[in-house]
Amino acid sequence: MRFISISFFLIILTTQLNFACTCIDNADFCGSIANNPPDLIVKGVAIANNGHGVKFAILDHLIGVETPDTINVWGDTGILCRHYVSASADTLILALHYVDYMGNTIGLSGTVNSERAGDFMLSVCGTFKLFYENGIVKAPSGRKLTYGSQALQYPIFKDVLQGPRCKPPVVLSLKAVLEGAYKTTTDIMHTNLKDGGLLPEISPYDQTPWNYLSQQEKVIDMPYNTVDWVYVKLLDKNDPNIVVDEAVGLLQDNGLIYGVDDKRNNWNANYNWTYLDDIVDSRGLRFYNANPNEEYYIVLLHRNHVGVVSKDPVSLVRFPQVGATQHTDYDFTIGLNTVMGNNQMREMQNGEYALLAGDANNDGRITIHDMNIFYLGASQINGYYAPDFNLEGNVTIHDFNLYIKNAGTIGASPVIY
Ligand SMILES: [Ca+2]
Ligand SMILES: [Ca+2]
Repeated sequence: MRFISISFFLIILTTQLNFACTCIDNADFCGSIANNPPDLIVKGVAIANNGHGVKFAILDHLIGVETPDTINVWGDTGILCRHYVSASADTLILALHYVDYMGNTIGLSGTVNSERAGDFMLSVCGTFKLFYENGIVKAPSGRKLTYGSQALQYPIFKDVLQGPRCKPPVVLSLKAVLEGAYKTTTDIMHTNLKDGGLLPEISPYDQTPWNYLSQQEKVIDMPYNTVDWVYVKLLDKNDPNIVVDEAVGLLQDNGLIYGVDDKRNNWNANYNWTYLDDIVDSRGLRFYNANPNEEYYIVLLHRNHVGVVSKDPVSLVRFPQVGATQHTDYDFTIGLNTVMGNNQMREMQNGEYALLAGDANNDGRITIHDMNIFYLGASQINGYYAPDFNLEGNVTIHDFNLYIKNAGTIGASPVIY
């Protein structure tokens, strides 16, 4: 009888094991999180054992819901489809799912009924556990991170994580000057909107005519030298009517355009994000739909200046897997020959070329419609106004003078709305 009981138990065990561990086992981290999107990706240390789980102290929050600094991560009890976990000195990067409480009912070795709402578990159906050491992220033996890579520098890993299926972005560093903000006394742009607390936290380009597909990028702590938001599009080189990718950025007083982390993490339509802190990227704008080493027209738009388009398609360099972060530079300030069309910019006192101010209705032309918007808005103060062409927060005669200087300008066809 004893022999029969044991056999019976083993049959049940085997059945449950098969049921629990029917899963797709991706050998790479990016494939794993694409197939089975985690609720949380964190860097940290398993500081103490806790039954069949660990207390996990979070050092960095990469993606997902907000949590306390220390969370419960539950592992296997001997029969579940989870990793075994135990405390160690290793710094780990874990892609975690909300706990399914299975360890409470099949708690063969653990603390029974201890898995609670808000706890997490570590799936074994793929690569959900990575190692971090001296700034490098590594996959465990026999596993991969992404694109055949066994190791990535941590900042690059974080970038790669943003793209669909960890597709690495191309990074574009643009330089441009806005005529309206240029100051002859300093030979750089002023930052009056930022200084006056008048810049919106969210870009203005998610409305007509731009209709930027906002990812709700939100910047609460603007870099101190920010002039204004700008909007950049990449166009297909064979058909400029096709917008391949787009991003919003922050123009700095020296002309460099910083990228904003756009939280483009929606692995599936039902994914609910809690936004983490803003990340402003001084390297430039990140694009996830554009492909490295392919050419695109670059379009730079500003809410009340006439936008510009690169004269030719520009090749965007490949984002390296390991090593220094690389980006493509494109400098609109160096001359009229950087842009499509004639007389699309004006030379400033310091020899740099600037986008032309005065397009209040953003149609790519400076016409009487812009003047009408100026008159309707005249005398407004301390705000973020379309006819505030010199970007100091008020609508005055100085703005009108900029309009008059540029009236009649018509932008290149990709900036005409
Ligand atoms: Ca206009
Ligand atoms: Ca003004």
